[in-house]
Amino acid sequence: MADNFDVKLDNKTYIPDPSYQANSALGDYKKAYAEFLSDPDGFWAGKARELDWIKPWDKVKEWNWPNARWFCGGKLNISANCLDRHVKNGRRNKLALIWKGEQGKEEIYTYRQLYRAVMRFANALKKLGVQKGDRICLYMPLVPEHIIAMLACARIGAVHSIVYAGFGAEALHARIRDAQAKIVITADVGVRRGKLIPLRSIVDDAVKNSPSVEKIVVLSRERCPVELYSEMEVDFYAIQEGVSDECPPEEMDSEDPLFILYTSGTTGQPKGIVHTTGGYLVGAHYTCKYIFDLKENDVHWCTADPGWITGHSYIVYGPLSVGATVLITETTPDYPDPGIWWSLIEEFGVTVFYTAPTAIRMFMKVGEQWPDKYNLSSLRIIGSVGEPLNPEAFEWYYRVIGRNRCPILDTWWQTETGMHMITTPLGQPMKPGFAGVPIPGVVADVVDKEGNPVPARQGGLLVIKEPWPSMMRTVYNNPDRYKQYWNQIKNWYTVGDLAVKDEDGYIMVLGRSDDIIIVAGHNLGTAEVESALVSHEAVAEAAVIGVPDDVKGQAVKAFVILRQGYEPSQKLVSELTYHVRMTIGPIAMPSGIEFMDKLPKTRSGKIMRRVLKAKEMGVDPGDISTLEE
Ligand code: 6R9
Repeated sequence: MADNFDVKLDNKTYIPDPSYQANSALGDYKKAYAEFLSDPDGFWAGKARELDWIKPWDKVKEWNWPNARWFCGGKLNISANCLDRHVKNGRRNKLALIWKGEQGKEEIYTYRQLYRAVMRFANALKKLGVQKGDRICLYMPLVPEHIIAMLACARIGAVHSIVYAGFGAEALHARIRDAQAKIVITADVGVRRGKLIPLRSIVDDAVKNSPSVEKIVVLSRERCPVELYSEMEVDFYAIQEGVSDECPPEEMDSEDPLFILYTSGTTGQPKGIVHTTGGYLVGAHYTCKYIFDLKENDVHWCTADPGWITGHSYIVYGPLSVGATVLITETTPDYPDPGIWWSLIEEFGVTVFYTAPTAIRMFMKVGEQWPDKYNLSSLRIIGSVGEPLNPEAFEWYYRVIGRNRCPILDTWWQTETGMHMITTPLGQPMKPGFAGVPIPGVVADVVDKEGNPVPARQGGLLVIKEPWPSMMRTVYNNPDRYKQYWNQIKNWYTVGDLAVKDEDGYIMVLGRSDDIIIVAGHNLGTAEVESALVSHEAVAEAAVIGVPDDVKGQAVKAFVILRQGYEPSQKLVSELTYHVRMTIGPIAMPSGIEFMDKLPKTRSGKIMRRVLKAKEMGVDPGDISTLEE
């Protein structure tokens, strides 16, 4: 990072209707934050007490840098908090899960039905010899059985490692091997854009040379008996025959591992992030209830896949622990047409909707005639996660989807953090482009390489200064890698993102620090330049990288996807170059602009700039197992 790092910021704000704050569990943000600061352990203990513990903790936290333990001595089971708690407390006939398949099929589970299904499958896993602590790899389509399998693992204390069912055999193999998985749970096929994906044959390839794997559990997506190809394979439903649907929850220590999840890997090798039971549950529950303001009568739709941390925390553990109704669907945003998602919001009366900037920009590209066809008045809150939400995309999301009334929660967080860390809590003014402020419970700042706070409007590195309950506990098989997060700047957690603060303490994320571009000694975050490009009416999406430049050290090279109705031309190149110059300044002017139909992205929709860069430089892009296509 160079020293010079001024960032040009807009001052636009949107004020949400006061009723949002008045009806929220959090109430006044500043008051809640002050309460946290005055007694951090007391604050978290209060949040933890809202959950069911088999045995209460003796001590809220033990911080032995860089290792943390939370709710020490406490015993609990996360599946009991997501299921038994509701079944016992008058919510047994409430809808827990609505599933909508790509071909229009539907399935629903009440809390009681989900509870029974989880216990049956948990007993089936036990019958296969699964014991507490064993690692189970899930490679499944987004069907109810996926959620059931996760909760069943948690019920018996097995550690799940979910691999997104779009990854290829090699990526799956690497994850199975690293976690030494004993069982792989999959389905015969997955469905995507009308095509069948042969998941089971991918698993067959992936388990070659994986001696840890003892059984492969195969679900038939059509619920017909599965034809088994080998001794290793068993049928998801056949193994449940004759088992009891009573399975008491395993008593888990607060610090027993709950899952391993391999990160998205936009900038390097995927890492096996380990989360434990108590702290993770407290973080997921707290942020659902107090930050997303999720209430029992909400219909919550998070468009992520369970194979991503967002799916773990905000499809499964958070919303179910709150007792909300969760919608899941295997539909993609533009199949069979770009109206499908809005039709689902109308049909199911979705109240809280959570998606990613990549989807929002895709919808902007095809035009607002699609959402305009549907009644979206059930929506109460809309959220975003995964990448910076460019100001242009914020404005569009707010106006076209939120209909100028729903607050946007742009939530910054990571696989490693387990829960939301920075956002604009309900009731606070929203500023397009800024994720917002650290939520109560989180101490975050923007600092220079030495750890000195940087003045407002100057870019720096985002750090978290205090441990929090849902922080990762280690990197599986790689404790040194874990330590590296904590030993770069003053023993704080270094996030790996660049950011800037304004005078009110609002934080804007400027991109990954590995992607930083240094032009003539000035730092440029990728998001800054990309947002400038996206603010041009012709541009739907943009990615920028730094390329070597004899004079300036590096220069900006831009890759641009145009909105419908625009054609690439030399004139447009000049216009866009000029537009960036006027928006940020001469330093950010791209030296080259290339028009693309598609950008390389991870399966979770993040732009992989290192792939563009490797291609540009003619070098090996490194690990691309998480690349979309
Ligand atoms: C939840 C998730 C983490 C990285 C993170 C940052 C980027 C996530 C963001 C955001 C700007 C947001 N990121 N949310 N950047 N604004 N609201 O995405 O986890 O897959 O581990 O990625 O994603 O760069 O460091 P993960």
